[in-house]
Amino acid sequence: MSDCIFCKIAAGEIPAIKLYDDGEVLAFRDINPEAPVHALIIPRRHIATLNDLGTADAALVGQLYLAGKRVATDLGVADSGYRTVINCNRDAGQIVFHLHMHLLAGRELGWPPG
Ligand code: DGP
Repeated sequence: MSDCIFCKIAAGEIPAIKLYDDGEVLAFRDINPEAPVHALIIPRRHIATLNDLGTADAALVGQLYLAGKRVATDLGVADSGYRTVINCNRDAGQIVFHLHMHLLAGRELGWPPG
């Protein structure tokens, strides 16, 4: 999508600190980190929200989580712990409508989230 900020990051048109890229799934640092480690893991293909996933996307969802595990390991937080979150639509606070998984780590994370 031409006006999607994460599509532009995936295309290299907007800079980002990249952490992982396997051609289908990309991870980069969040521009506004809420924890010492805050990465975003996205599919390269534009999918607006979790609601827009279909059964054909099951493998892609698995790839998002495997990429998250890889990023957590690479950044040294796999053992100390991390949280993955996908916000869907308004009440969850989704502001970028390109599916993305947050990976937060590096401090004790409160529960339940606000
Ligand atoms: P959400 O509220 O789940 O839609 O989270 C969107 C996240 O995207 C938010 O934590 C800030 C991040 N973000 C927004 N614009 C940019 C950007 O241009 N670059 C990077 N790296 N992150 C961005």
